[in-house]
Amino acid sequence: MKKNLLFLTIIITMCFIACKDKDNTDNKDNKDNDDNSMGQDDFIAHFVETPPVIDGDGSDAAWDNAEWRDIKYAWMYQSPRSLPTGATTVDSKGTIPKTADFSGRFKVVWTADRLYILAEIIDDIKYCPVTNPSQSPEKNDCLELFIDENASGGARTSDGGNNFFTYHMNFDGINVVDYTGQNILRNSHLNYKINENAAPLYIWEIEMKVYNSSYPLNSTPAVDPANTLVELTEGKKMGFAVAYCDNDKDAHSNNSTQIGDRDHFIGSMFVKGSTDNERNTSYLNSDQYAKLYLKK
Ligand SMILES: [Ca+2]
Ligand SMILES: [Ca+2]
Ligand SMILES: [Ca+2]
Ligand SMILES: [Ca+2]
Repeated sequence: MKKNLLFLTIIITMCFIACKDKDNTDNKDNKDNDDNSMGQDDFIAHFVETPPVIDGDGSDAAWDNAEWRDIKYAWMYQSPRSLPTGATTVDSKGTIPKTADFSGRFKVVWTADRLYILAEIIDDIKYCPVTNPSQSPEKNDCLELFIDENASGGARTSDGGNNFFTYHMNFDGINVVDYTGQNILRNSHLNYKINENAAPLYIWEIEMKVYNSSYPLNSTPAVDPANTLVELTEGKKMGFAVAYCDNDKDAHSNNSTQIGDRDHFIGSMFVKGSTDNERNTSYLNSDQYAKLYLKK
């Protein structure tokens, strides 16, 4: 009987210690999530030992524990453009519902020398009228990635010359245009594959080199200039955003002037402004980019 009592006491003590540890873990996680510096669209990306294979198939183990983030904020939608069909209004938080016309989400992981992004985009009509890869990439259906490596904020040429990058990824899976005031091809910065097997669901799997603001503003040297590639480390904070330019030809509008121009522009963070021009500033200024925190 005494033996049983002792055994029971040991079990209860072990349970107590285990629960206490769990409490500490929960508290730690809550503390991370409660961090006052985290805005509503800021998020944490976790390190992976083995990077995903860039093949447009998101079944890699690397993606398993990464959190999906919605692309749900209407950045441009006013006349003559429109909201996605089925999203008649933008709510008080600046968001639109997921519709067959457009919905999107993404996740991010990292290694010491690359960021990896997986995006799932539903777009009812694929339309890419601009065939010259260096001309007006935003008129095509295209995924855009914005990155301000040191989260400095500010205008494009602030922070030492080249404050951030605005990558427009063409549907051809090759051409990446960074708009600096000119359309600059940056194909060596990203490696990506688009899986169209389940269209209108498009899976974009992307590998990104991260450069600092000393990278040349208006050229893309064949060899990476010295001291421009950034090593990614635990605790690093970056400015980051994902957006999608959705052109559906004139399928969702009676206004023929819309042909050749995007119908909607939807982004991953709330942006201030009451007009399209006021909200569409991420290509000019990185002040409103969400913060991406790297964590191991
Ligand atoms: Ca893959
Ligand atoms: Ca669409
Ligand atoms: Ca910067
Ligand atoms: Ca489209």
